[in-house]
Amino acid sequence: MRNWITLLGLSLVTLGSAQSEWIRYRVTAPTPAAAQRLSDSSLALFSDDVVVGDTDVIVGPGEAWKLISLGLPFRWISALPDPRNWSATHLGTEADDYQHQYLRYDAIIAQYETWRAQNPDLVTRQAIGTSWNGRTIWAYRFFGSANGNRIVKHSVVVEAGVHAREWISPAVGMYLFDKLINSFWTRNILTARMPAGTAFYFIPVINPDGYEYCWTNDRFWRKNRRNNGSSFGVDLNRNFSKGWGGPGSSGSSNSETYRGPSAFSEPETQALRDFMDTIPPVKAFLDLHSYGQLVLWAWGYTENLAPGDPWLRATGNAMKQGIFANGGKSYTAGPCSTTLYLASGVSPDYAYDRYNAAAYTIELRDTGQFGFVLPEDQILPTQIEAWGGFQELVARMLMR
Ligand code: 0X9
Ligand code: ZN
Repeated sequence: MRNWITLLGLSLVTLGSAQSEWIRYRVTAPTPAAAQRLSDSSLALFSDDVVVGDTDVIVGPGEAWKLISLGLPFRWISALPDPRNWSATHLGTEADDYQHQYLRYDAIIAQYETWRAQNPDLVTRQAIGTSWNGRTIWAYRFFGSANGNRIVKHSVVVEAGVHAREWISPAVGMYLFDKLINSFWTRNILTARMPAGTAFYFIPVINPDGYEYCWTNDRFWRKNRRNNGSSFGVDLNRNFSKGWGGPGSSGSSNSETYRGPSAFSEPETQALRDFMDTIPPVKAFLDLHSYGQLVLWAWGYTENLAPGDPWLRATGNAMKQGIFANGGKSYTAGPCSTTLYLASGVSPDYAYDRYNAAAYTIELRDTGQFGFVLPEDQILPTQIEAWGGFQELVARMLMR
């Protein structure tokens, strides 16, 4: 016992003092209890989430004790770029180059504003809420009233930027919005498949505080920026009401998957909830995340098959094919809980339950080489493949 403690102390000192870098470690949790311990720790995750087996974590300077105090085996995988003060080396203001650069929140909204100014008959916007730190959360609407039909019959909602560090998500949202406008003007074959009377509502970034915090303080931030007292942040994708509090969410405020004090406790999730209740029936709902290259549908909160699974599956597979057919990568399609992991209180479960919407999560590139810090030369290819998947969703959503 004594030896063991000495060893632990020694490795603590070694790790603690030698580490001036950011490191990706692989932690092995042999049991569900061990996985829960890891899940409740405040270590940032490199992997999608904690599983029984191997999970990659991000360990910064001075954080080695968190890793060691888990008492689980771990090994070094790779060094990571310093996540602090990302904005010192990355500008993020080139509003016209969203296909090759990640943009700051203001630059993202500026780009949507440019589209709105150029297409006053097609694009409108609405403030749907205010984040903890006082940022306006916007929704942009695209509605192509091409055939003189000015009546919106149903809605497609695209939600981006839920998880702060998943920067490819807002970038893909922008591309889909741009493509919708473009295909309207060119009246190409794609718009022909678009059901008339469909309005598209895009939330450019639902979690602007977290997103900006990534630029200024911590590139690997995931949650919003609620002040929990001894820690910050609620995982917005555990804060929706369907299945809230269930497996794959944590009640510990410092956890990466902290579900919040109650369902819809956050201004960001409230904004989306209230907004969706005011628009015409939500027929399709797409939540953009990274990474993993997955097309996911209900349920997240239980491993039971959702009612209507055959249709969800057929459409999920069509989306996967559409992604691949548009020159893209191979994605895996399946229900969230059994394909990725159990996750309770996620927005697609809510949209499926409340509106019977064709609700999907796409986990964009990659499969783990770069993870959340997807290189900028992969922005455009990821956007293009996502457009292939999105068209399938839109084409199929009314055929149920
Ligand atoms: O854990 C999450 O919230 C999502 N993964 S991520 O790595 N981007 O954090 C997955 C949620 C998917 N849930 C459903 N589609 N039900
Ligand atoms: Zn995510």
